[in-house]
Amino acid sequence: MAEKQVLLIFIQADSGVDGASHLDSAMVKRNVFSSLKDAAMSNIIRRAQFAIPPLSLMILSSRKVQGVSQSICDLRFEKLPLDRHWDMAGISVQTGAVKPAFELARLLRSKGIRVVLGGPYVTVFPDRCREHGDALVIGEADDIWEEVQRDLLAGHLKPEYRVETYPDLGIDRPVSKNALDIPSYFTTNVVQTTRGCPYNCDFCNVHVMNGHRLRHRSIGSVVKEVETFLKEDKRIFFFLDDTVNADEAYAEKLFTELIPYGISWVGQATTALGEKPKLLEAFSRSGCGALLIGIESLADRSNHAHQKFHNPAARQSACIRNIREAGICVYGSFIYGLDGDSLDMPAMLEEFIEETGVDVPGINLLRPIPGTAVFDRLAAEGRLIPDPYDHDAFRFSWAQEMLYIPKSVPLKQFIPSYTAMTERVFTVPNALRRAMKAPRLRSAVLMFNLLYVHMYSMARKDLGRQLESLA
Ligand code: B12
Ligand code: SF4
Repeated sequence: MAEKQVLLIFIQADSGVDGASHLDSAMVKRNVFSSLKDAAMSNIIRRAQFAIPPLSLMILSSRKVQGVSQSICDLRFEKLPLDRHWDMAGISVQTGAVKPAFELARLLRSKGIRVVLGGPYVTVFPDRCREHGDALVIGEADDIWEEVQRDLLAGHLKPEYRVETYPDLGIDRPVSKNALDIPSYFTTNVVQTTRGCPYNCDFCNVHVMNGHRLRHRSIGSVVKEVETFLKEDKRIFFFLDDTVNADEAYAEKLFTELIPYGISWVGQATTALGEKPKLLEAFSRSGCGALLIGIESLADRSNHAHQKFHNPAARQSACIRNIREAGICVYGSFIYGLDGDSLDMPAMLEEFIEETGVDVPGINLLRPIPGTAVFDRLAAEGRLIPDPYDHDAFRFSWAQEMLYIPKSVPLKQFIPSYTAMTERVFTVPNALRRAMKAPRLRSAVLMFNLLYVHMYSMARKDLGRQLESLA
């Protein structure tokens, strides 16, 4: 019997890190030159910024069942291979890119291909997905995916596969890159060491999808994976954990063991790292070049209003300085517009960025993502601008539109205060200055800062149009 062919698909979002482009572009007045420039920039952003493969689909394609062959199609970089025969397609659905995912599902089903939907949106909103797929997988699919493949072989796919308990990450499940087109990516070395988040930030739903308890992989299995990955791809490693220092003892042991491999890596951490000299040393010596740190607000009242308590304002600045002094670049991620923020926040942010030397600042607008506590609260308070039922309206974009009404600053004052700040922070001279001062990875710091000059300028135009529409 011929092998069953399964295609795993990652969707390209319309904007955001997948290649920022103007929202509602038909309404933007542009000449041929600026249209071409925007298209070229969008392509550069997609290929240069976070061009890493989806770990979810690498994990699924590594779960082998005899009689089934799996391939990955990442629509950010590849065309849909409809010239080949497929028995089943699995689509990873992220909140905010639901519309293109459902459209694709419709197309594939019209060609007789069975469609299985999984991923964050399916886990949080299964009822909205049911009619769009032949089967849904609700939850982390690491183990249940084998059952789905066996049911495909037997010819009786069930309409729903629900993962009742979070997979035990302590079990060794080797991840293979066989289904990937390695040259398409900036790097294919993506590794996750833990899952779950003990915190409760109300603008995030990682704890809803992955639970509050931190689950660890064994250190031996991570080290073995790094060793295997290095044989196929010598480029930089991305540790995808939401907080790579969440369990400090585990992280210190793991990264100390990775020192001999001489890798270069980036990840996401909390400011608390700046107060742990031994852990910082292990990070630095194991090749950590940069960390994304979710600082969000510089005011405790604002962070607390969003259930973020693990980042006390009084310690932020010293922590960031310590991390940079250990030779690690800081991508500082801020949110302006939290409940508790007032019009004095932009000046505070600018001063903080200057004083601490944050290498790449990212100043975001709060994004109420459906399925988060802040979304429900803003909806209950009547502060969401689009219809809360219309999840497509909460599309991914790059600080290009306000989706809610700030608590204490009228929108008509809030938008200009934000755009004036990004105009001052994201300039070419500032990009050059930050790159010169970066402790490592200077060309990457320059590239990010220059891309942000473009992306925030585009965001200002879109926000300007939103402001006009309010008048
Ligand atoms: C690395 C990462 C990226 C990478 C890679 C994308 C990816 N999803 O792999 C890049 C940088 C490209 C990226 C981009 C974006 N990201 Co991102 N990203 C992450 C991060 C940190 C890790 C993702 C990961 O690999 N997790 C580990 C894997 C194993 O888990 P998983 O993806 O959930 O997959 C499991 C299940 O969901 C399920 N599953 C997933 N897909 C499928 C498909 C099928 C068929 C089946 C059966 C099962 C299944 O099984 C998997 C194994 O258990 C997460 C945070 C997190 N903790 O997940 C945010 C996260 C997914 N990103 C988020 C966002 C908002 C974005 C952007 C919109 C950012 C922006 N403004 O542009 C874009 C969207 C890009 C897109 N095309 O959809 C949000 C999504 C919110 C939501 N509820 O959907 C998250 C949760 C961060 C957060 N704190 O809110 N991201
Ligand atoms: S933003 Fe980060 S720390 Fe906060 S809940 Fe989400 S994953 Fe956890």
